[in-house]
Formats: sequence, C-alpha cells, structure tokens
Amino acid sequence: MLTLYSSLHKDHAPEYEFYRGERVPCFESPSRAMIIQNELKKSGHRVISSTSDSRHVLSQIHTARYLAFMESAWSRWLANDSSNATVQPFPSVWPVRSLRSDIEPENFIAQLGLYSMDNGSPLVEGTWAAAKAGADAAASAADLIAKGESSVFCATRPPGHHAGADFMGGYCFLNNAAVAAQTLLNNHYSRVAILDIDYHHGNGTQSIFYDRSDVLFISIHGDPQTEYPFYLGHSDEVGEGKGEGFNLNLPLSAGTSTDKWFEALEDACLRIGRFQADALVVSLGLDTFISDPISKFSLVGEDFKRVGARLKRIGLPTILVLEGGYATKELGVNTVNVLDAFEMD
Ligand code: SP5
Ligand code: ZN
Repeated sequence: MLTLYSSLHKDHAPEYEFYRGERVPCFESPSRAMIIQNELKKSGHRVISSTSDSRHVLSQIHTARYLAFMESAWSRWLANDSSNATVQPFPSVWPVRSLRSDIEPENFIAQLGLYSMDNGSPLVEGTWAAAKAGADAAASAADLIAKGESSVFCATRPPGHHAGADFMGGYCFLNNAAVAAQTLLNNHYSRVAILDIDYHHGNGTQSIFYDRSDVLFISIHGDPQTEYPFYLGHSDEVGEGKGEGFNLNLPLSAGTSTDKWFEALEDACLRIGRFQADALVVSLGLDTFISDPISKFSLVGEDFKRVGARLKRIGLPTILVLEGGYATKELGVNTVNVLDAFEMD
C-alpha cells in the first residue's frame, strides 16, 4: 500500500512518562514507526514523503490559540529558564468545572494544563515538527485519494485520536484522522466515515465531529468505565444537533473475546454502509493485540489479516492512520498484516 512516512517523528522522543508515581520509559516511542517502516519495505510496500502542507486544514480542526501554543511551546519553555532544555514539562493543574478556560494564563505550566487532558503526553523540542509532519501526511493522503489513489497508509507518530480541537492527551497532539477526513471534504467528498479501532476511545475525533452529519464517527474500544480515556466513549453518546445519529460508540469490557470484537467490527461496517460514505478514514491502533502492554483485548497476528480483509470489503477509498500499539516487537508484522490483507484480491 502507498505509505507516507517522515523521519521527523524521531525527534519526538521523550525520555519518560509517569506510571504509579514513577518515571517509566515512554510506551509511545520512535522505534514503533521505525519497525513498521522496516517491515513495510521488507514486504514491498512503496514508502514516500508527504506532498501537501496541512496548515490550512489544521486551522479547520484545531483552535488558533491551541495551534499557536503548540508551535511556540518549546521556545517559550526555554525562554523561562535555559536549563529547561533537558527538562520535560508536565502540567500539574487543570481548569476543571467552575474554573475559567477562556483566559490563557501567562504561566507556561498553567497554559500546558489548559491545553491538556492528562499528564501523560510528554512534550519535547521535536514534538511540534513530528506532529506537524503527521498532519501533513494525513492531508497528503487525502489529496492522493482525491487524485485517484485507492488506499493510503500514514506510518506516522505521535498518534492523534485523543487530541481535541484545543487539547493534547494520550500521547496525541494533532488529530491526524480528523485532518484526513476534513481534507477529503475539502476535496469535495461529501460524506466521510471514520472508524477508530484503537483499544482506546477516540475522544478527540468524536468531539471534533460531534455536531456534524458530514462525518460519521464510529469507535470500538475498551469500556471507559475502566479504560483510558475514562471520561468519554459510552454507548449513549450519539451526536448532537445536526450530528445526532452520526456518532456510534461500541465499548467492550476489558478482556472481551476476539469473537465479540469482530462482531462489533461487523456492526461498525454495516453502519458505514447505511451512511453511504464516499470515503473511509481508519484510526488504526494496533493496541488491540494480545501482548499489548497497556491494553486488554486479545487479537493475535492472524486476526489483523481478517481486519484488513473486512475493511477492504467496505469498498471505499480508504486512508489508514497509525494510532496506538505498544508491543513494539510485533507491531511491524501486525500492521503489515492489515495492509497486505487489505490489498489482497
Ligand atoms: C494513542 C493511544 O493509544 N494512547 C493511549 C494513551 C494511554 N495513556 C494511559 C497509559 C496508562 C498506562 N497504564 C499502564 C498499565 C500497565 N500495566
Ligand atoms: Zn490506544
């Protein structure tokens, strides 16, 4: 499958995240994209660089003040104190209910809290360039589809589906799936379906399109009662206003069997058919894998071939964007299993 890749992702390489009060190595690491890239080349997939700039479409998906914050974050963090060059900033205070989020504080860490949903999304010097390269790939994928390509994969990181219009979270900074969908609409596609099969609910993508009927958002994920991101992803979230009926959540308990997972995938595919989408964006998280270190579904290598085959049967021009998947050793093979099966006759 035609794949977009940029080596800029390597500069988003935070040293640690927090787990149970301890600093632990980041689950979301550069080796993920490198291993996928190796496996893609081994299996004969064509890997190219982005052809489009996402700047305009980013302004349709994210707020101006969030984009301004993200783009200048590192230089302003350094301006605070030059010794910050080797320090990862983390938020420690958030504007929850009854606190004001309309005023951007001058304090950098307070700004970081304003623009974050968690303290689990470490930001470093190379984060903006890596995230922007991911968004450029998503926009490029849509432009390539509009020119007649039938399927394109974005082998980019950091992932995107937890990032909302004005916040980062869950290792995500810019919402690549939303960028891909909006770029398709800008290219005169009229109804785009986004199918999110990452283990975690795609809260950012859902919120971006929640009041719209031109984008159908469907997510299959671990039940937010026990699984990250906890505060969104329930089955009663169906969309609002014009968007009512265009959001479908299929939460499954942690530990759900693979049979049940594929039943949910079938429901999702049938809904996409009824929507009469003219293009499909897949938020391809591979953290549904049995050995994923932070997730609790049980798909094995062969199951990812079945996923690819089922997605192909939907029969739409398709963009797949990489989201999560942290069993790094197997991540390349699992990803390529999806793509190979998608391309099989
Ligand atoms: C894109 C994506 O998959 N983001 C996931 C973000 C999850 N963040 C919370 C990580 C919690 C780690 N819990 C470790 C459990 C180890 N047993
Ligand atoms: Zn995930």
